[in-house]
Amino acid sequence: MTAQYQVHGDVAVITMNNPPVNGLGLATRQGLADGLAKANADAAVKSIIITGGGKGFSGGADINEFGTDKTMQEPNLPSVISVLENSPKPVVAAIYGVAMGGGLELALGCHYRVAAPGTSVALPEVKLGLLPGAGGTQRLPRLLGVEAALNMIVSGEPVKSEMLAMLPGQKLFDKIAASPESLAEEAIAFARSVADVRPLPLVRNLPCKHPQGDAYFQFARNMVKGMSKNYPAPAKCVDAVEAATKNKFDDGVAVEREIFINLMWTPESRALRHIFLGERAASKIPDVPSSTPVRDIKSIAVIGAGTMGGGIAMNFLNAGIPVKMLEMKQEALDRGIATIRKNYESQVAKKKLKQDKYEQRMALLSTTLSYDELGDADMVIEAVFEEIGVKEAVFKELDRVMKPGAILASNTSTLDVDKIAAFTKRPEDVVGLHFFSPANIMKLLEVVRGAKTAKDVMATVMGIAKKIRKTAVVSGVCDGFIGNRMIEQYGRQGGFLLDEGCTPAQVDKAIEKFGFAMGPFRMGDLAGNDIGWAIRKRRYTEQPDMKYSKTADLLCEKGRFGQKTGAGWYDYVPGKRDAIPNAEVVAMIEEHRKSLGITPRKISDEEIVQRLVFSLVNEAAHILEEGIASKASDIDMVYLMGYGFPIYRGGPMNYADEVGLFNVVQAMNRFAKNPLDDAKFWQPAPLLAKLAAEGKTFN
Ligand code: T1G
Repeated sequence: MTAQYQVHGDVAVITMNNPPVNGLGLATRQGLADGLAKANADAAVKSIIITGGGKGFSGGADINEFGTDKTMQEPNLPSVISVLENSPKPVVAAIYGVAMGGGLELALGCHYRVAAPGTSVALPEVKLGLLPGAGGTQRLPRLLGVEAALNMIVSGEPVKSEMLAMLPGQKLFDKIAASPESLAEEAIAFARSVADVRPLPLVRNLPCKHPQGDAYFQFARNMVKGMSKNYPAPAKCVDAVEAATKNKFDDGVAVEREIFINLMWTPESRALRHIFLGERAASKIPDVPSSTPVRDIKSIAVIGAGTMGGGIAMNFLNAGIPVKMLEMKQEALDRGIATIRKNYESQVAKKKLKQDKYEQRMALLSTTLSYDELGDADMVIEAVFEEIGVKEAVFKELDRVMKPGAILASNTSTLDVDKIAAFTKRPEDVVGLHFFSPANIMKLLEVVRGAKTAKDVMATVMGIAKKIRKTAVVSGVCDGFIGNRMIEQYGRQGGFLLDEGCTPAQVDKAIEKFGFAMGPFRMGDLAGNDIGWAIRKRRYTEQPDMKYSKTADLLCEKGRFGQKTGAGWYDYVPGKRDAIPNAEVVAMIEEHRKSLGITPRKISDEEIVQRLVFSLVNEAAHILEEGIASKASDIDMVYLMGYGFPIYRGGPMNYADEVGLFNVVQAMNRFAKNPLDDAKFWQPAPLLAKLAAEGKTFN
């Protein structure tokens, strides 16, 4: 039953019941329409309330329905809203918790609105590449005023009900209840008080004007233009709200509807909706049911107070979880604490953190030089030097001191988690938690599941990841897990492009124009070119047939490790991040090319982008085939949250789907013919070849 119907004396109450957020799917819309018909047919009923059960009023249209014919299937949302608005009896929306998107639009179609304090009110459609498509751009300006409404629609940000109720002249809320608990009773009393009011107040009949008219909307367009590069929706929001001030209501609604449907089919909106659902899907592990009991994590231990250890610790301090940090020497501990303090103090200086919150967080942090003082922590995360011998020593100590049931996590970014688990007598309690630097900022967390990692450990760390506001993606055990395994192929292509005729700046500019935050060479300079150098040296012995350009090695042999040495592929001015092309590096690349007898050729930006991005896609297809990642959207989340892949393209797998897998394979076949490239690598992964042949997609 997706909408319950009850009568309290002469007031009918229709309660939406579609957990988790009363998404306005077809069944819920039908339940509302049926309830309204029933209430209007019942002579004993004088007024009607619609409200939501569970978490809140409604989180909006059902995003799962988008792109299917269900969104438009009658009764679609505009139809339900028009039934509300044309009800002969007064309809009161009793809202609490969340009233978002189509959920708020539903309330705007009612004659009256009573809200509980603390209700999150928003029209967040713009965050999905859309705009409110059920009258929100026409009704909200009539109730809140054009500017306040446009700000909410363009930002998509939630505002608390009591804040909106304070806006001068607002007509959004007819009453703010004393508390969420008293909302139901107060709404019924309010509904009774308006039972005989006629004519019923219709939002559509309210005037909608802005005193500065065109000048204001021109100003609004200029403001929006700056903040919405690559996204068409924000500018369209301005168009729709302007239409509300220039047209009769129904004509304005028609303008809004047309814009909404056009935006629904834009690749940007498809990408943003894919990310919304993908982020949430990542927390679901196919063979670990959501009912799996979790271990209670009340305190954390962190081994290593370096950059990673400090950043990791901050995540838990920020979530109010006590942390005990261990180092080998007091000065290392002091340095680590000082760095954490510096990070917080810069946030306080920027007014991003209140002083008292900073002090509360620091009060949760303790330190020790002895493993024996860690035993009672519920989870320990080691962030020590990336060398298997060091990990072995640490995990043997942890196995000795940690209480039974404690989770033993490694922040390793490349080492074998199964090998690390085997250093202990409790491999079922061992898991990889690969944070990305800076660990207190980057949203991505790769959760590396060992062969023996227990299911409740997986359920526990996925829950903790949500608590520390990370997007956790489960990876199986392989060299580089998901992200770094793919980025290695991306880096190889960057090297080949240099051998064939590009400069580092040309490659970086091409992929940054595509939308990456940073190209491979600027990224190498940021992360440290010596990291890739160490991995290649390992590869040269372990996989001698894996082809690499030598340019990166030549660069490292000159000590040009990047920003940390003041010079890498580019030069850097101390304290500045600008990457300044260096003529010697370009000459070095040309020299190397000549030594190989390669005649440089002009390479188009399109080829650069395709080789870099499709190398990610092909390696990702292997990762999916091997079960290292369980779904393509997980791989998209890794690249969007951890590697600067452009949000509006939805991740490498989503982008490949947009291009068409057939076209991706065609391009790869062309690259395989290039003798300077790696033909073996460009053989399409069987999964990719199969999907392409069948005209299917990854997601
Ligand atoms: N549709 C479908 N599922 C939704 C949903 C929605 N609108 N909102 C949330 N969910 C699912 C979500 O996938 C997750 O599923 C669960 O609910 C809990 O979500 C015509 C067209 C409401 C503030 O953009 O901002 O209306 O993982 O983890 O942190 O103009 O969800 O449990 O299987 O985020 O408490 C506009 C999107 C739609 C609001 C709750 N509405 N949702 O946050 O829980 S477009 C939105 C949110 C529209 C009309 C247009 C948040 C929340 P699962 P959660 P939360």
